[in-house]
Amino acid sequence: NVTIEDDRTGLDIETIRRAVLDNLFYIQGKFPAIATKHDFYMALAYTVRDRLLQRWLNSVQTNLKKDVKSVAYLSAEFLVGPHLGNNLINLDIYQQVEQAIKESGLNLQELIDTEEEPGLGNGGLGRLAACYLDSLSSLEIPAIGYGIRYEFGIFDQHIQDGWQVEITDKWLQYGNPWEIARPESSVMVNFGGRTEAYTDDHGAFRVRWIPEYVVKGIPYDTPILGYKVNTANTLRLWRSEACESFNFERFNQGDYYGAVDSKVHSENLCKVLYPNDEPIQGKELRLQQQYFFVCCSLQDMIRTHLIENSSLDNFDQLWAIQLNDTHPAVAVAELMRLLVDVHHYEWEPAWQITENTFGYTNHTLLPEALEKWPLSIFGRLLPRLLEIIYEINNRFLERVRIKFPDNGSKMSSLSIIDESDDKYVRMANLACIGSHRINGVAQLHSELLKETILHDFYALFPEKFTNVTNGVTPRRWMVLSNPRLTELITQKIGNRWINHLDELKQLEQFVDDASFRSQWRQVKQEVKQDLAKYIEKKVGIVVNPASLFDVQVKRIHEYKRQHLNVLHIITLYNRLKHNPNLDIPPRTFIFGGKAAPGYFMAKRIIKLITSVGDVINNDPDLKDRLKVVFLPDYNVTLGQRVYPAADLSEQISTAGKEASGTGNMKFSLNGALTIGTLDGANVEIREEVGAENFFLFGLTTPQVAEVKSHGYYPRGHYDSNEELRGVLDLISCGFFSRGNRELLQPIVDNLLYDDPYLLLADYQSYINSQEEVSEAYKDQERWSRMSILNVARMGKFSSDRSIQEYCDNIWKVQPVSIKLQA
Ligand code: DL6
Repeated sequence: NVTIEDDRTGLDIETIRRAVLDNLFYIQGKFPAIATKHDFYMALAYTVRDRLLQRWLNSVQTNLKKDVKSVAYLSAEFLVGPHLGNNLINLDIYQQVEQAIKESGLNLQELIDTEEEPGLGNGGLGRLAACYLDSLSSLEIPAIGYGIRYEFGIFDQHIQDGWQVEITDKWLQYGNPWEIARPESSVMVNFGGRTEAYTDDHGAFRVRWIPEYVVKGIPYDTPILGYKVNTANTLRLWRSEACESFNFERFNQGDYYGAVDSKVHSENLCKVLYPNDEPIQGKELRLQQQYFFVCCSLQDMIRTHLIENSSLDNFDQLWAIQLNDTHPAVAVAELMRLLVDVHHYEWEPAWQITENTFGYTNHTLLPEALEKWPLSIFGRLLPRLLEIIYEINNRFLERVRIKFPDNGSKMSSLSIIDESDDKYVRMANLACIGSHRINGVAQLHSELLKETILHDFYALFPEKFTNVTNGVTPRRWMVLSNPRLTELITQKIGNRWINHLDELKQLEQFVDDASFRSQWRQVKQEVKQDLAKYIEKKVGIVVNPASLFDVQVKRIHEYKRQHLNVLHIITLYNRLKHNPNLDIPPRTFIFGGKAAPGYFMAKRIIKLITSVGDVINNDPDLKDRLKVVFLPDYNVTLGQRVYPAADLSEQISTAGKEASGTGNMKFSLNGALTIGTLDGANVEIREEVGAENFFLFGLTTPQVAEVKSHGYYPRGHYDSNEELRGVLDLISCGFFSRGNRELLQPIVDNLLYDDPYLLLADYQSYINSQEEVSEAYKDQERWSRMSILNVARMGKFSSDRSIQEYCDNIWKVQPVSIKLQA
């Protein structure tokens, strides 16, 4: 009696092997003999996707049901990272697939490495959205992520002569096996034109929008499977297209090129992801992108809602929409438009539904990052939306006037319209007014929001404000990226920690076990060797895997202070040059991160790092005791290599500037110790792991404010600190720039005469703390204890915990378990 498993669903090794060959032939059109590695990757990806489909379709079906409340996570960025490895983990078929691939004479890791990652995000905010999708599915919460299917994601970074060069990211060029286009669910989006009042058949006064042009949004769906559950939620990304791909009227008039023009114009909308850290005010296309995906997504939710419900009266009971920063904040006005203009609701009930539906997460305190759109652009592009915003604002300001009579300054700070010089639409104000909950992303950040940029909103509606500290998914950031440590931990405490991260606590009982500590070190050593090989292959620098791997990977920004790290490197360099017998552990400084293309200072900081590296790495006096590596093109894939190999995590932003950080969590989870300021989630990490297992330095947020209020004079630190002077003078004299004194001088001048992020004020404290790091590292037993305790106490920082808090306190949604049926 022979049973043959279905090629599309079977999970045994032989069936998987056969399915891959089948897909290779029928989808890629190749025999094994002539197939490339990429062909095999595609065949395997389709094999895995087949095994997701049953779960996915059943999840979608269930989420449509009448009584199921869903979360819609609206985000302009989803930095999901490569899908293959993660899906194997979540499907729990990694081993079988590894074996099946081996039996075909291939190597699974090589196929995993072939996947081009979708770089649809800048950094923390987009990656957080991806971790949240993983946790939503893992917790069996009905959810959908809505965003934009950018044709070009975040640029690829090359380093040429030490400078960043940007190359377009053609992530779709060889096809994307994970997505399915759903043209049948396309929707139309208006732009430009004018509005017109009319009286409907029942005599009611209404407004309609007569657009100048209409763009079609086509959804592309990707399944997001949870860990060892049947729930596979959808990531729905919209691509824009001309409504008619050809303008026949113009064509018939003989204007062929004019006819193609509108197609090009519409398709441009989704071409490229905007890098953050650049002023966006003038970037009309970015506002078009925001409205486009918001309008598509809300229409989509309303359409699915009306499949099972007779009206939108209960929309807020079946949908919780989260605004991931202000990028989708125009949704507040758009839902009002859809309810009032299209579905003919009266203003008040429509507003009730809107306010109950939305939650807003703020991700930054930097005033320059707060989005505002020039009124002229906004009104030209979205005339009806501007009218609705005025109406929202008028009604809102009326309430403000009652609560704070005769307080003009409150009125102007709360108004959605900024009238200070030129007029702007302030997106954070719209988001705050239209949401029933507003949260920051770490305790400190949520407190600072209330004290600073959202202070007046807090005074008005304190009940709206809450905090949800960020988290990261242990599936990608441990199980997938650090299989060695995963295995060691699982041997000791079983595997429940993978979706109950608090269970890592049990590791504490082994901290005094010398043989466990030795295994712990062994794992770290092996992972560091892997990274050392990668570094040599990528940038040709030989590093010592026994040296302390001191890592700073994140976007390059002055507030993140990569240049403070460099000041420390040069300090050590000077010390070693003066005293070659100095007893400090050898260190490898590893940097990675992209600078926004138009950010002059950030690009110069990259040049500073590579220039200092060129000198130090080639100075024979140092006998390889210091190495400096800049890893090009830092992205999710590279993060997966780097976090597990780090000994020291650099979290050194100026206090009060980093909203949360999530890299800090990934490092700690993988056993790195942190050197950091009391900023963002560092504060909570330190609380959890214990002050004795964290290297603290620097001014606190109130101290930063205090220093600034007295007229900060950075030059004073230079004058009084000889060692600091030596460091800055060495940069100034062209020592690291082949005698070119101009090259790096803008950085030095900025520090001496402005230093907005207080590097010089924090310098000595940082150097002192780094000395403690070196001392601790010399005692490997002590270091291992600290490292084990860091991992054991990271339970709080699972994105499962964050999502549970959103579910309980903001979205009020429940898990729904998915039953599989054909
Ligand atoms: O919340 C995710 C992430 C935080 O961890 C970072 O601290 C924060 O800088 C980042 N914020 C942004 C802001 N972009 N915008 N707008 O990326 O969010």
